[in-house]
Amino acid sequence: MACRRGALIVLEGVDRAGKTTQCKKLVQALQQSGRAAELMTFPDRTTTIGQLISAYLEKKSDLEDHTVHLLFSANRWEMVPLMKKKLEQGTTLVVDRYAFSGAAFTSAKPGFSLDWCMKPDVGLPKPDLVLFLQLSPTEAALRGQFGEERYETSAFQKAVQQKFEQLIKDPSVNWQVIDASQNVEDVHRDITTHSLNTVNKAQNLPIGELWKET
Ligand code: FDM
Ligand code: MG
Repeated sequence: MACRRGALIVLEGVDRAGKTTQCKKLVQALQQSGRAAELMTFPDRTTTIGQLISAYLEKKSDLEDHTVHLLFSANRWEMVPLMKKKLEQGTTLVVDRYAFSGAAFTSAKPGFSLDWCMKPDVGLPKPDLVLFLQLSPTEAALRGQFGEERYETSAFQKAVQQKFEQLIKDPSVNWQVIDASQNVEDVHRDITTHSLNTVNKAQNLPIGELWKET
């Protein structure tokens, strides 16, 4: 039998929904169940492109809005060969943010359509599952102050949340909305259930292309 591929599982959501915590817990749970699994994060701040993005987010540099959007996309494309290799070797990738953050954050800026923002990421490896950690702006506010990075204001996060809600309506993507207001272990249990289902289903399917007609 042909080698079974890993699944591409993405976690998305607004700031402080618990994505990073849940990504780590999911990788551990998959590994403990005997499956190969690795964490990936976007932006990947370690590459040359990622360092430009990181300086921008830390407000150490300014970049024109279209330019930084394309850099975020390029930062995903540069990882595609590695992602495909890992998936084909049977490793499940758990990804902290992906093209959906790309489209939601830039289109929350004035003068950017969601459609334009999605274009550079058309054809990326398509996630087998996108878990959206849903948390209302009110509940997010109860989790403490925003940080110092760019985009970390409640007005911008509300705009981002609305863009995510538009993206979730797209039936070509396998979205699962998770109630992120639950405690960490309950969120983890929901995420693990959906992820194990996806890992089992994906192993016999080809890797799809994001936002492309099939
Ligand atoms: N972000 C992230 C974007 O604007 N576009 C993207 O394509 C991606 C992947 O970068 F504010 C934003 C979202 C967030 C910031 O922060 C990255 P974290 O806390 O490192 O995830
Ligand atoms: Mg952050």
